[in-house]
Amino acid sequence: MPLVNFTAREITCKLVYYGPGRCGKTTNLQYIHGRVPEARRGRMVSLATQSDRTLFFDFLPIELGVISGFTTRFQLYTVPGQVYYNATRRLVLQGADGVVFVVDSQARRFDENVESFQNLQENLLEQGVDIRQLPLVLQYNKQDLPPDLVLSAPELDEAFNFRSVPSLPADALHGTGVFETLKALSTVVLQRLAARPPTL
Ligand SMILES: Nc1nc2c(ncn2[C@@H]2O[C@H](COP(=O)(O)OP(=O)(O)OP(=O)(O)O)[C@@H](O)[C@H]2O)c(=O)[nH]1
Ligand SMILES: [Mg+2]
Repeated sequence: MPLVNFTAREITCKLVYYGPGRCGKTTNLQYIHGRVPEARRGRMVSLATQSDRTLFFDFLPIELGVISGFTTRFQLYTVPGQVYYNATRRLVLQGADGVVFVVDSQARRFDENVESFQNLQENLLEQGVDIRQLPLVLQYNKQDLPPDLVLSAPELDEAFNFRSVPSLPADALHGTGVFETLKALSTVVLQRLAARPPTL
């Protein structure tokens, strides 16, 4: 549930980027960090290995403006995608208001995507969350790679989009689809908040 502070008139939502190793989660946050004006973002914290693999998580707080008189803040996190960091993934996922599942569109990474998607569902269930109830957006990343190496958005929809959530083709390296993804998820999260406002 987003944190709503009625006195300060602030809403804070936690959004988590999830997906297999090297699918481009950190790249999404780096692109957002580079494009959001300094006044609207905090420091990006990345805890990574020397080879740039996420070890714990990345964290980037941003402010998306005033909605219905409330300053709306989003705390963006990535999980470490490597299979053996599951305990950390669970911690980062705790209390998420929405998830971007980043799919690596490369055909040779298909099984890793499936495994990570199942892992997301299991970790949510352990926290008492049914993935069908959670604001979710799919991002089909690396669509810039040659067509013979990647699956198309319709093919990936067939495999992953079981409940017709927003799905966006992307090239996080150059920024295509990155803000569209963030906007799609923040819209769903705020719609849900409006439908079920917290009680005082
Ligand atoms: N061509 C291409 N490369 C990408 C894209 N997005 C990310 N990459 C590259 O893929 C590699 C892995 O990206 P990361 O963002 O570090 O992946 P991650 O999902 O954070 O990986 P973990 O931290 O291990 O879970 C890097 O070399 C990126 O530059 C994309 O859209 N297109
Ligand atoms: Mg990473």
